[in-house]
Amino acid sequence: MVVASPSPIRQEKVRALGVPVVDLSQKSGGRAAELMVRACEEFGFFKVINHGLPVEVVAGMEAEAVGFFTLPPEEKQRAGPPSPLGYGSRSIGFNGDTGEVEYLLLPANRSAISQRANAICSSNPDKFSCVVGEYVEAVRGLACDILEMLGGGLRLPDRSTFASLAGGADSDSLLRLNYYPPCGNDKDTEEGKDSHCRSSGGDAAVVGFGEHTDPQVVTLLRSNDAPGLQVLFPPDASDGGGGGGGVWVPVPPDPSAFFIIVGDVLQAMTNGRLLSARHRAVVSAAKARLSTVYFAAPPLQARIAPLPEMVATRRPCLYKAFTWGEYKKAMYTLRLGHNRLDLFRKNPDEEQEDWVPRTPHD
Ligand SMILES: O=C(O)CCC(=O)C(=O)O
Repeated sequence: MVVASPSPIRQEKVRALGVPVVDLSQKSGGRAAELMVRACEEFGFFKVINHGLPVEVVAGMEAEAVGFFTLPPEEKQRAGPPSPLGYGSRSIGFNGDTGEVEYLLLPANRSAISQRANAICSSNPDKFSCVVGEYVEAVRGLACDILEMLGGGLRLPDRSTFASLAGGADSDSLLRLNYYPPCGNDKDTEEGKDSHCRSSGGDAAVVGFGEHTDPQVVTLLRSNDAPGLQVLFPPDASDGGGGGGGVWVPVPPDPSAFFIIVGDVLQAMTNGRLLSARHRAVVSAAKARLSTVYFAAPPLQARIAPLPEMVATRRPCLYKAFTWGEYKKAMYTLRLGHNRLDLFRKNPDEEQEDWVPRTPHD
């Protein structure tokens, strides 16, 4: 298969800015929830520290991921192709997006993980299922806590609105493991010498994972200590490609923390008050980056629409209602960098039509 060279990223729009931090050991009293809401309004992104996930659960997950990505290529292929779940390399999605990344996409539930474990880790599938299943359950708990705090911070009549949407047994949540081998201009580093990637040349960074917003409700991203994640600021500066008028903010890695990214569904439900964050990963020349990404999603048939309490005369309804299945189907037809939520944007003069449930899609 012919794969396009990764596009170089221009450096001039990259600027260091502080990333909002929420300390979950201080969540009583509502201050942490208020900070979260403010971070989601301004950045669509924040970091949580003291999140309470056991260190051994996180370390076990990382060890399984490293074990998988360091297998010989023909063994990794047994877990592919990503159609849409499974192992993939360089090619992202179905529409020609590429990057210097290998990944493994899994459904975020124990039984689906154990069904696939043999193809992923034939040496010890039971251990893989157990470690990854435990991680997924712990992160789902953290996602629900954060979503509940956001519901409280927004003063929703039912603070668990978002948490119950994405935390149920029928949720379509996913776990994605990304591995970015060292790659770039620094050929003098030990790992850089072995790099097999197609360097862009010059000073430009190499794209690992191109710019995009996450379609789901919220994303919980953890990585090793290699840099690479960048977030667009302000989040609504995007023109659907190239960052528009915003700046790319490099996010210093912090393996002890989780980075929380607002997804399109949360932006739609809050009628554009919380903003889904456009982000991307660039590849380090010196060190392999490993990220573990949990996407908290609704069930396929769930109806997504701006919540009535988020709509007012001064803040008219911005989005049409859709099911999560419909959103996914639309999303698969588009490139990664596309502003997908625009497909469901209402014309300003459009009346709020009555929503009629349709057949759920895969
Ligand atoms: O690896 C990263 O830091 C970014 C990954 C990402 O954006 C994704 O998997 O959607």
